[in-house]
Amino acid sequence: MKTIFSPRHAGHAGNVELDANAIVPAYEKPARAEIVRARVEAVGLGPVLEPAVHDLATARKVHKPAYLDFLPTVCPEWEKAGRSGTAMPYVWPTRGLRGDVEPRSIEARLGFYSFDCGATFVGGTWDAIKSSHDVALTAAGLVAAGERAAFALCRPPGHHAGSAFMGGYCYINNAAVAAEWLRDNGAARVSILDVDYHHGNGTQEIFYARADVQVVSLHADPLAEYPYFLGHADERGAGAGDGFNHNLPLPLGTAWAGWGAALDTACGLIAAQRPDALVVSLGVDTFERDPISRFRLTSADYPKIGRRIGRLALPTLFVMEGGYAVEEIGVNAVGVLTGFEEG
Ligand code: Q9C
Ligand code: ZN
Repeated sequence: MKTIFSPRHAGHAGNVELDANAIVPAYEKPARAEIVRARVEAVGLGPVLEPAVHDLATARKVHKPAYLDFLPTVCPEWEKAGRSGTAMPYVWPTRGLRGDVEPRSIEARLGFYSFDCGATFVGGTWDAIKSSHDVALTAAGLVAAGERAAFALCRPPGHHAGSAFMGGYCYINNAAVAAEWLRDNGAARVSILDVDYHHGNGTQEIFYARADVQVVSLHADPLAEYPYFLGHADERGAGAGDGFNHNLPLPLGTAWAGWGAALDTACGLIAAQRPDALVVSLGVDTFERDPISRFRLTSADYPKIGRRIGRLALPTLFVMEGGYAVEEIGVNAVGVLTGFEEG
C-alpha cells in the first residue's frame, strides 16, 4: 500500500503542554511521524509519496468556516500581542458564560475555538495542519481511484477536532474531511472505525446527526479517561443519524482479550452497514507502554488488528492519529498495515 507523508509536519515542533502539574515538552512531537515513515520504508510497505496541495472546500463542509479561518491567524496574532513561545488556550466559555460572541483578543479566541489546552501553536503549526489535511485527502484520492488501501501518515492528528473546536493535539479532523470527500466522490455510505485509545469526540460530533457516515469507536471509558465529556455507550446518534454512532468504552487496563472482542463487535456493526469505503482512525496509544494511556496491547497485537479489519474486504483509508511510545510507534502502526495486507 502507498503511504502519503509530508515533511512539512516537522515545523510543528518544540511545543509545550500542560501535564497535570507541570509544563512539559509536548508528547505529540515530530519524531512520531519520522519513526513511522522509517518503519514503512524498513518493511517495504510500498512507496512513500508527498501529498498534492488541496483547497479547504471539503474541510469547510465539516468544520465551521470561521473556525478554519481562525487557525492560520493564531501565530501572527499571538506575536502582535507581544507574546512568544507556545500559544495555548486557557479560558473557555463553559456553562454560564457566553459561547455565542467571538471576542477580539487572541487569548480569548484560542479558548473560544477549543475544548482543552492541548492544541497549541508554534510558528510552523498552521503549515503542518494544512499539510496533514492534504495528506489525508491525497490518500483518500488513491482509495477512490481503486486502490484497496492507502495510509495517510497524518501529523498533527485530527479525531478530537470538532466542527468548531480544536483540542487534544488536533486541529483539522483529517479522517472526517477524508470521509466527507469520499462521500462526494462515489461512496454513498462511509464507515469510520476509530481504534485510538481516546474517544474520537470530534468525529462523533461532526457526523452525529448523519446516517451516511457511520462512526464506530473503541476507547478508554470516558468516566476514567480523556476526553471525559463524550464517548459513552448511550450516545447513539441524533435525528437521521440515530443508530449510526456506536461507542464501545473499555475499562482502563484492557488487554487483547477484551480489546479484540470489542474490535469484533465493531467490525460486525460495520459489516452490517455495508459501507462503500472504510476510514480507520489509526491510533496506537493502546500500547502497553504508552506514556499517557492505560490499555495493555502488545506489539504482537497490532497485526491482528490489521487482519481483522482486512477481513471486512472494504476499500480502506488508514489515517494516523495518536501513539506516544515513540520508540515503538513505527512497529505498532505499520504492524496494523502489514497485518491488513496479509489478511
Ligand atoms: N498532558 C490523541 O491521541 N491529554 N490525543 C493528555 C497529558 C490529551 C490525545 C494529558 C490527550 C490527547 C490524538
Ligand atoms: Zn489518542
